[in-house]
Amino acid sequence: MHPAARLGLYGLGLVAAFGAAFLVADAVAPERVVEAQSPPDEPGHGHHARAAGSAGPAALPGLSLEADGYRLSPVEAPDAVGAEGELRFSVLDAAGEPVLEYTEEHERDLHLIVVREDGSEFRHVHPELDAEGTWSIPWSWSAAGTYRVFADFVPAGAERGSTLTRTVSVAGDFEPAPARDEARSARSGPYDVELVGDLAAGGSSTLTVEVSRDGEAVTTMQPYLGAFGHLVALRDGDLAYLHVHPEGAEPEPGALSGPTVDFAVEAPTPGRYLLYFDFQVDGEVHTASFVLSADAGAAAHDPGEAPAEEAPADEAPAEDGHDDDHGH
Ligand SMILES: [Cu+2]
Repeated sequence: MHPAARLGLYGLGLVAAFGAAFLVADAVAPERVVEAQSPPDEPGHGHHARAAGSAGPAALPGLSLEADGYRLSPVEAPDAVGAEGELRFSVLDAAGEPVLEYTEEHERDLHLIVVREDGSEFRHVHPELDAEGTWSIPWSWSAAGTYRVFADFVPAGAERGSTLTRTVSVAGDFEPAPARDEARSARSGPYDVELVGDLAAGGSSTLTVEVSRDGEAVTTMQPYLGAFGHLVALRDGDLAYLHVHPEGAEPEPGALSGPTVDFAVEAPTPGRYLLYFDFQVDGEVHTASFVLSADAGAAAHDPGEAPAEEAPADEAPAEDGHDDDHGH
């Protein structure tokens, strides 16, 4: 989904659309979601819309180094496990010049997501921009493999935001993470996080994240980047990207919440999705990761309906969120 559409929907409760084909009405008219997934004539989505006459699905965000007239430069980073250095890149405009000015979104000019192609080693960080338009952040890799780097940003004056991606290869002994089945429970630091709800392919689904500590509901979740939690969703297989935000209005500074945060998510296809939930308690950011399968036959789910059943507690994926890397 387009970050600009995300902004526009902020006050309405967000629907996270994997496809660019997306109507505001979907948020309140679930029966139209499936219809919206089929090729509509949708003004304002020209860049992501299919070519004229084509009946294929709209391009998903986060699958290209170029979109909306912007291009991601090659990413410089240490090339082996353990080497200390910096991760550096620029966002280039149509003339090939680095973009110097951005519109802040969710309290940052640019959000950087780095994840290994098997879904492990997730990081969500915020690099710094220098006067020449180079973004950089101190960096080292703790595991070998091929990584996807996603830059999520809104250039100043742009109609909407973009999510661009590149791959980076890291030398070392490579051990692929075992494929994970559904994982609805995760632990991050002292916190247990449960994901409740089901993903319906081709439809909108409400997912609820519930945070507890030693069996007690956590009610002191703090605003982080303008929300009580952030969900990054990637499609397993191609890592199509979506940076989802919770339903509800932006929290007041100093407000506390918990133990649940609701998200509305649209999964474009049946299959597995990798979900990463960032939240903050006591000034510390934690990440909990989940795996959910979207059911092909479940498109009729009503997104307005709260999930009724408690999810079974599967084995936690034990993905530590690299909390130290958040750089705030
Ligand atoms: Cu961010």
